[in-house]
Amino acid sequence: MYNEEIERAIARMAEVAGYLWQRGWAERNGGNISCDITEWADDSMTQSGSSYGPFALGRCVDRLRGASFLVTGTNRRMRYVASAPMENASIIRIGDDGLSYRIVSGEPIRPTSELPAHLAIHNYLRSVGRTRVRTVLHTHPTDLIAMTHNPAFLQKDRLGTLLWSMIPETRAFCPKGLGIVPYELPGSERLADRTIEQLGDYDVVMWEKHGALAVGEDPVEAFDMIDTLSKSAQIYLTARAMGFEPAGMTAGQMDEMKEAFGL
Ligand code: 2HA
Ligand code: ZN
Repeated sequence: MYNEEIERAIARMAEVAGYLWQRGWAERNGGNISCDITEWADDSMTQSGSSYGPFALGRCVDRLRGASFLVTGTNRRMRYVASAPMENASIIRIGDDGLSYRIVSGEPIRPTSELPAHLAIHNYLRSVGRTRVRTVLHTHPTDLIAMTHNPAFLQKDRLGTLLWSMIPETRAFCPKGLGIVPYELPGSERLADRTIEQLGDYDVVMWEKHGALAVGEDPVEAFDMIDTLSKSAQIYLTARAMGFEPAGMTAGQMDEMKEAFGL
């Protein structure tokens, strides 16, 4: 139905939606995914002939005028995004005014409640020239969220450094560490703004007491970084459950990783 590139983007989104469900990170409608598909946009997206909108955006997304996004739907379940992606996600096109969008993929599936954050992030990524970073993924990883309930872990780089020290892979595959966004109302412009503040330094951020958000070239890359951090959180938790504080890799061992992998 869609062109090959868009079909591939849909398949990747569905694949990762399945992982989020299997991981237990997507209770009910938890989490959301968006992919910038502007590069591949063509008439195949609007084959059904019908489109819905315009719907107003809260603010202008200047760099996204005319851009197209594949976005999971509000109130839709990740487990069904996995099994029937285009019944639970839609393609939207941002208006030339940068202030509205239309749903162009046929079914009137309204985008995620976190659309303000997703679009603000895509807008930001374009503004800094990171045009290959096309995916924004938000999910609810239980272990990592639990850690944000400890105020000590909310200090800058404290949680990221601890997680790096649990296993070499995390230092290697999540080289920028983990940003922290203090609690804000889900779906709010303030949450969007505070997230962007962190994305200059980090590709993964924790929304305090809410969830993780990652940017990546595709949904798999974004998922893998959160999955790696979650592995570290599991090691930490397992050690604590066994009754001891894990020693962690030393700063020297982590520096050695940094050198060896050119991080
Ligand atoms: O999509 O996870 O943050 C539901 C949410 C909101
Ligand atoms: Zn959420």
